[in-house]
Amino acid sequence: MPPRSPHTLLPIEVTGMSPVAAPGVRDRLRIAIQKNGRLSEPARALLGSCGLSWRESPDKLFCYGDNAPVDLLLVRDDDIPGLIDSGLCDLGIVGRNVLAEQAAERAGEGRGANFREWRALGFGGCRLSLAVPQGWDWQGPAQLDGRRIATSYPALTRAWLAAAGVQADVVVLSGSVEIAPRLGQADVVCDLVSSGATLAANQLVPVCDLLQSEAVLAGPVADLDPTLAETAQMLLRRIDGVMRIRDSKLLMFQAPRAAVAQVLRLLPDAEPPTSYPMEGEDMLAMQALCHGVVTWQRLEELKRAGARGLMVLPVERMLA
Ligand code: PRT
Ligand code: ZN
Repeated sequence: MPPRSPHTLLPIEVTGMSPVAAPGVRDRLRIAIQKNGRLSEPARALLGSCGLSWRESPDKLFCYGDNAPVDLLLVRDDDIPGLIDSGLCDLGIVGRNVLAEQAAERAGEGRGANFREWRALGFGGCRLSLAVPQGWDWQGPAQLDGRRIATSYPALTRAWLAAAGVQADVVVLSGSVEIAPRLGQADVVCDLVSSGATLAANQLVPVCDLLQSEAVLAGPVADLDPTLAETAQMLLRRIDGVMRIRDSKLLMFQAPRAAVAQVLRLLPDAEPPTSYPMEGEDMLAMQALCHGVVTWQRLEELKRAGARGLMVLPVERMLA
């Protein structure tokens, strides 16, 4: 894809914090994140673990990156795909559900979307599920023919109904979807579910998942302008490093050469280990990045297999 042309600056009031750029050209990467909501704190925490820090504008809508050319725009999550689409922001952190809904909406109107998922980020997990009143004997989508489905995700719901060849009425609600069947507004719902407690409290049962969602890093379909692309690549490398070591530990130990195969069989979640021969002994000093929990029980099994001097260390940063 050809690089996108440089973007013009947004007319944002950030007294004393305006990004320095040639007139009409932006050279600082701009990332849209949710201002208030489930994804705002984890998104900031992720970017913070990538070593970025910001000064917030007095109106708390813009954060100026003070140690890298990466600024944040704090917005409603629903605005994020459109901001990327228009080039006003380069990247965004948003639920896959929002991205997929807006892509489906554009597809339904015969328009393409200039945004796509760049990375899954491993937080904000939920699913878009069809839920029916308790007591329904769910047989499959055909049962929805002529029924009313309440949802805040009309484009995804309509696309799913069309794929299933079902004719149903989609009742679009912006919130409190779960209550719609009890109010007589709809027969079933299609909504986000995480623990399932809200559905249960409204006597509804999930019967079918339309989408598995989590927070994602979204970016344009086309390539970024080269200066911005370089900063985006730096950020991606750091995000990949953070994701790779999340919940990981470095395991260090020594093992006789003859026992190494047996020891490694006990580390199926480890990356290929590094090993060094120990001087004067038929032993290897080894270290392996383990992605699962390294319990005492596991250490004892490793010891029985021949490992010794076992140490479990936290991993702070990783750059592949
Ligand atoms: O103000 P703004 O528009 O930015 O925020 P919002 O109110 O639209 O979004 P917000 O903050 O509620 O959610 C942001 C994103 O978090 C969503 O787009 C999802 O990607 C993700 N997420 C993860 C969830 C949930 N889990 C979730 N459980 N979003 C909403 N819910 C709601 C769901 O709609 C239902 O009402 O929680 C209820 C169900 O929860 P359980 O645990 O009872 O199943
Ligand atoms: Zn929203």
